[in-house]
Amino acid sequence: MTDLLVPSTATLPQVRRLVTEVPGPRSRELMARRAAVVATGVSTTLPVFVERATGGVVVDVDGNSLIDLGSGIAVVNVGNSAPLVVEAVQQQVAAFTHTCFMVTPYEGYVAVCEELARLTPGDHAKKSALFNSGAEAVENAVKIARSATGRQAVVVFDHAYHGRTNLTMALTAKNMPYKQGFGPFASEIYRVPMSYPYRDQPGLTGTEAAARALALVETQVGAGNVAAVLIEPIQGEGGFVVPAEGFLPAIAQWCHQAGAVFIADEIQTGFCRTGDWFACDAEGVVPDLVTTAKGIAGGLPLAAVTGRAELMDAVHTGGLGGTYGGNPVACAAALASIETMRVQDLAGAARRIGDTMLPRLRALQERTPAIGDVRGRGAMIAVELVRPGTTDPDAGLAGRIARACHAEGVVVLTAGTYGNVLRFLPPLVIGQELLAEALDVVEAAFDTYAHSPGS
Ligand code: PLZ
Repeated sequence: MTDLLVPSTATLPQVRRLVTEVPGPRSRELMARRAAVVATGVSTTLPVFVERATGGVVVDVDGNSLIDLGSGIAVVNVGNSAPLVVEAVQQQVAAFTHTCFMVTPYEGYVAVCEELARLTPGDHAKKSALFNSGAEAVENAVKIARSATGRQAVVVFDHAYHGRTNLTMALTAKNMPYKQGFGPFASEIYRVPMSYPYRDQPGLTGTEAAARALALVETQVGAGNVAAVLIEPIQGEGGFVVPAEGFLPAIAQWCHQAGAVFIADEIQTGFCRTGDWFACDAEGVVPDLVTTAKGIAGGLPLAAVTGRAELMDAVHTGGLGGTYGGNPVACAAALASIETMRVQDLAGAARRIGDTMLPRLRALQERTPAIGDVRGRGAMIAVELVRPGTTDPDAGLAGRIARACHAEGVVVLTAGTYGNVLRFLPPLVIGQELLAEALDVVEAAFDTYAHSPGS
């Protein structure tokens, strides 16, 4: 069967190597074709077209080998085309591609739900339903919470990101680019302040930040009206905001007392990214429902809602589903990804990545007044850029640093409500040398751009 495939990516040399300028001529040609037929609304971080990718590198159509510090936005935690994933997908795609689980079921879907019951926080009885995208999982978590509680209000946080569909746009905080012109938005969504240690008043504890948010819920919404509190345990698109210790447990505890469903959106943080299977694990927080996607299936589209069996089963038969949800090929990929994470201890690998990155970035912060904050956990690390001596966001500098890294062959992403956060999401299988080289490039970019006048 292997003879029929394009050359194996498993052998791609794990090096940064630029053979043209970035983007090269073939990528520029493809960008021109793209411009003619792809809607402008779909953006591009790096105008580089990919030919192959594995481990910690992405090779473009001009033959440039780039170091990947983005993982396709926290998706290929196991690396691109991870060997077990490739094998499982090939076998499944040759057996059958789709029947629709709601029509004639298959084992892979059930096996993924069994893994989710084992791996997600808490040892209570759990059930899952599978979907295609993160946004779809979040929408369904809200449907389940409303159905189970008979209530409607959903509480979300400043800087939150939950998707681009109509309900999830309403749940997402940031207007540009996600919401501008796309209203009207769904109702019964209430936004409260997040714990954001860098921007909160100094010394505000996690429990105090939780009390600040919950006081608003009690006075403006009414505890008895809250179907769910929905939160990313570490915010992703919002700028890798790590809440102060004690914040998440206090929110979870309040939900428990108020009879509201505590939903953790672990779509970006899940599957070993932060050094545990899930980010909630760090403080022993047990959500009632967890949404997952991205890292679950090594690059194939799959998402899930997992939670307390009695909540999940509150929905009438036929109330949840979708044509492709839990597609057999995506399920095979998920089982192989999870196996890879387990066998290769990718949670441990994520912790080692954090242990490498944080000290170097903190040392860089010492000599770079424009770096206001360095934060994150495991392999989910960010630096927040500001005007020296203030906390005023500097999105322009974040963009210049990102572009300088791209030009030198390192894929980095930006994030944040103010667009001033540079974020790093390396595949968890990245080699230490490659990671160190990527950090050399990042540091050099700062030394060039963060100290020059006018930056
Ligand atoms: N919840 C926490 O991070 C997706 C968005 C990229 P989908 N984040 C990447 C973009 O600009 O569209 C995300 C997330 C969290 C939900 C989602 C939505 O997941 O699979 O993109 O729908």
